Amino acid sequence: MSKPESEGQSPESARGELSPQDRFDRMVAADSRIEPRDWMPDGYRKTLIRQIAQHAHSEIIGMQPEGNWITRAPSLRRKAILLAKVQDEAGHGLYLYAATETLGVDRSELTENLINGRQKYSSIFNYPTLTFADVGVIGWLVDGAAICNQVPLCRTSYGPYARAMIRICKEESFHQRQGYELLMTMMSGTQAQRDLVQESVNRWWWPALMMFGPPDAESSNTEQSMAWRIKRDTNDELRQKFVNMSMPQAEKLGVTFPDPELRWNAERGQYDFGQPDWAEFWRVVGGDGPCNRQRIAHRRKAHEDGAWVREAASAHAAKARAAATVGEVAS
Ligand code: FAQ
Repeated sequence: MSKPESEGQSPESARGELSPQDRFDRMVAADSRIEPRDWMPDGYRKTLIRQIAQHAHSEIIGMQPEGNWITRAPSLRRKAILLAKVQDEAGHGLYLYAATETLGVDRSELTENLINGRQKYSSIFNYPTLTFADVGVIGWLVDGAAICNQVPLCRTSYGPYARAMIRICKEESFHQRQGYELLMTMMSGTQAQRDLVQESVNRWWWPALMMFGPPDAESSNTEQSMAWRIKRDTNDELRQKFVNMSMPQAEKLGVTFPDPELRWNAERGQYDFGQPDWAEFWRVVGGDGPCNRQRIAHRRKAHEDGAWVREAASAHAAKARAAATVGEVAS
């Protein structure tokens, strides 16, 4: 007996309409942005919450390593620049938490997940800032890596994330330039200053390469995230791009990277380079890096100390809402 034509089809396709899944797939394929009220698969929503929350947490935890130098910056100008940069990072965290909230999670829940270790933040912020040169090197290499990874995210398929990334990337470019300018200044100073810069580059180079995530073969999320156009490039593609971009900048600055395998490959038209210590990466991601405990303890304390501010702000907002309602009733 032949099956009726509609069997196995959704009611929409039986009526000749697109199912929500088909509509979603078509929008992604056409590079249209998915917006908060659009239907989306559960896995897509979960992946976005994971990635955007991790990104937001990275910005907030990322304030700590550089914040460590605000009181010890060598001049008023350097202090003002550093203060502004750290404030920008707080702003980036807020844009990103707001983007995550459009997916139906609450910011307080995300903060709880961070301080209880249920959600991750970038491995890079678990390394200590030992000298002021680290402030310049973080600007140059860490913001540089962040830009390399984030410019393609301006075209990510989820609208609120893409729009947040456009604003963030503009500020990150400025951060990278100010970091490079600080290093240029130090490199034209004394031998001791030049040594500080080289020593700092030696410590940050490998952790900066790790920011792009594990090699593609070990990246559990890349394939699906690329299919959903959340990610636009793979981890290895972006890492290669970063190395290509950083080498001429290092030469101009007069520093070297601590990688004996790093050399131009004319055939590939790219630099060849060595692999970071992936065992170290997984240890740091798993919570056992040089500063993981310190970073989370600091964040937890700041959150607890800020409880009264949140309570006061909520009470004020409730009062303003009540006053607005009374006003509406009276008019
Ligand atoms: N650190 O399958 P994949 C900044 C996790 S912002 C920690 O490849 P995915 C600004 C990953 O979550 C820096 N964990 O994952 C600034 C996954 O975990 P799960 C942050 C990492 O998501 C500058 C597992 O490993 N930027 O720097 C890391 O497809 C200066 C398997 O990995 C962003 O977050 C890592 N490095 O690709 C602030 C950008 N890498 O949950 C202050 C947005 C991977 O499955 C100062 N995020 N993991 O167990 C992304 O582009 C992606 O999430 C990747 C990872 C590329 C980071």
